[in-house]
Amino acid sequence: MPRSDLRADAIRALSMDAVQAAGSGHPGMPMGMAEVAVALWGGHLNHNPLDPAWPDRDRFVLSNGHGSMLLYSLLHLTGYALPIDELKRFRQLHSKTPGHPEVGYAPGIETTTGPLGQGLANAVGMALAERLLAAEFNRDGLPIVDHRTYAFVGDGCLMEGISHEACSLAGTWKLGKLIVFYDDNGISIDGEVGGWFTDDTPARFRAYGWNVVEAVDGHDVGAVDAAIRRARAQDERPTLICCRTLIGKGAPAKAGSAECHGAPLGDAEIAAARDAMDWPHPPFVIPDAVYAAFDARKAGARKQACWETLMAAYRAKHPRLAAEFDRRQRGALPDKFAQRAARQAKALQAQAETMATRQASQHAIAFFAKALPELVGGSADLTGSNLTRWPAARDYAAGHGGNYLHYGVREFAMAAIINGLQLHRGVRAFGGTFLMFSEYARNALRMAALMRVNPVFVFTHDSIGLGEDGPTHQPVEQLAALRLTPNMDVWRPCDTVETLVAWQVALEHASTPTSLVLSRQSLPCQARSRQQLADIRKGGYVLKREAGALQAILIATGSEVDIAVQAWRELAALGIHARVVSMPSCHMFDQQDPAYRHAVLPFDVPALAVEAGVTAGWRKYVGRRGEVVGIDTFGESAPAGELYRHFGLTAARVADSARKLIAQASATGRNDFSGARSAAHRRRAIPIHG
Ligand SMILES: Cc1ncc(C[n+]2csc(CCOP(=O)(O)OP(=O)(O)O)c2C)c(N)n1
Ligand SMILES: [Mg+2]
Repeated sequence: MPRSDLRADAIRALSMDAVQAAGSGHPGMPMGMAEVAVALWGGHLNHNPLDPAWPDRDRFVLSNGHGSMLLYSLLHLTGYALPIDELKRFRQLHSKTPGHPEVGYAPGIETTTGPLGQGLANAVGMALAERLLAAEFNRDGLPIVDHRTYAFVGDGCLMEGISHEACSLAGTWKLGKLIVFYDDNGISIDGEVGGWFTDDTPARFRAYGWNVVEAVDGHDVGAVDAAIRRARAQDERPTLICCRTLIGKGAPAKAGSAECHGAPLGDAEIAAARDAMDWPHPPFVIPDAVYAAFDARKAGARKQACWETLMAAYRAKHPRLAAEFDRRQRGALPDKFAQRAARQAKALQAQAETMATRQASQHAIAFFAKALPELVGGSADLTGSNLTRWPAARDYAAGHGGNYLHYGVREFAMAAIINGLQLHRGVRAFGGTFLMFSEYARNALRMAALMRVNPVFVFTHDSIGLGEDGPTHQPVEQLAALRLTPNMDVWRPCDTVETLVAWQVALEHASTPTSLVLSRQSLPCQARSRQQLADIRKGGYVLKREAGALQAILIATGSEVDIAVQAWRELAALGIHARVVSMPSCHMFDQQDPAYRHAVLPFDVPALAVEAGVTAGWRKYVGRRGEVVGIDTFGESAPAGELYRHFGLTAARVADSARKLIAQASATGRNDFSGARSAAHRRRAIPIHG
């Protein structure tokens, strides 16, 4: 039997045995794509198992992430620090081999996959990052950025709409170093795909402007190798290699059927597979010769050493660029970043301009872009509305690089491509759409938070304040939904100053994505002391202080902060001592120490929150006996001012509610307020794994 078959059979054995040991998992795809994997990993993939972070390595994305055992097998066999014991502990708590590949667990995992189609979009982002960095850094004869991005996809990935969005862009962007392998096995969970997936996939991808290699025998290592060579022979167009495969190949009774997609094969079928493959070795035992054939450590170290030599020449000739390249790889901010930002915040405070926070955001981008050449912006066809483009931005053009992307009307792909840009490293990506359409991007936002990457999502037109476009465009529950996502920092600033600080904190985050939620309409600048200015970054702070013994707290965000301030004035005129807490980021506020949180929101004082969105999320700050002025229905189409009155988001209503609250509190005793709120205060930042 030729050696390549042995390697493929080793993958098959590890995969079926690990799934069997776990009692769950997906043996079909790894067994079906084993030869495709051998052709790529054995002959083409440039990587160094001893340094998974080598900047110029090829990227490999397993978009059909349910086949995780394929990737774990490859990492183990080629020499990554993933011992056999970790494969034995497949899918177990705290193993490096969770059910789907997750970034930060096993070395060599480039992105977290499982939600089908998104890995493919991440791969498009990685391939784009390579092009951007190559255009920026490569110099004559010194191509320090020169690698490919490879992705495996299944029927599921190609059925998902995001594959259309992302692959359409990859074609337009001419990402010629992106090579995708389609596991064309004709099977998905419900059975043979003829009833639900009959696209002419090669024609579809040709229509996107891709190079398509059709009808490759996915079980012939030589044929796949030849297809990869054809793909690599050009770098004008991304390539799709369509591999005909048999799901679960090697399992005599179950191969070719959906039965082996996502369940252990069972002892009898595994024994039969061992016989059929002539694989006599016990579970998790791999012959030394197979290990030797897979081992990529020596070759990988050699390739990396070549690159280091190139890099040394580059350092000598272009020391400043080399230092910049290194800084970007580290993900470090430039020197004096925080000091410059603080000066700018002070200047904006002094200017006290009235403007929409989306416009303030555009100014912030222009300000930060001067110090951060790694910023790569974009919008899903709403550039003029999101105000994501800054004066010095350069539109991306194939072959010339750039730092601004027109994603077209493709919110989901935009967010997943942004994740891919971040995962690649070297750029700092952000992209915009209306807050309403964050929903189209939603799972990619969640994946950013789960993967602990740090892009910035710019969501403008953040409430009924957008006015006449009506309820289809007026977000109500979106802010609360974003805040519910663990490790997602959501900022809803109230003026130019908070917007700048929001951008600063977003850029300072190393492992947290940020959603910036911005107004379409103009908002006045609030007055602040030096201390208040410094406290913005804590996420919540006292903006207007009580003149006597505190009777009520008004908590507000964004466009409702000024409404709260006006209500505070009305109350003050009546001799009522209230305070206004501006709470642009609950995420940051919740991470402050208890003493600070208690000083801002004392437990035993009646509290009212006002925000143009659903009320539920504010209960954790105001308690059961507190009050929330918000919107628990859909919006309406009308001029913004009229809508604010219609929905009761007015200073008069807030002041009135506060008065009632104070009256209730004195009737029932203040301590009633403490229970629910102190629980919220005790809650620490939500721990996340990894
Ligand atoms: C967005 C999303 N929807 C549904 C699923 C559940 N799911 C996992 S695999 C799969 C079928 C995928 O079919 P295919 O890609 O052809 O995989 P194969 O059975 O060939 O390995 C489904 C529906 C998922 N993981 N992600
Ligand atoms: Mg399939």
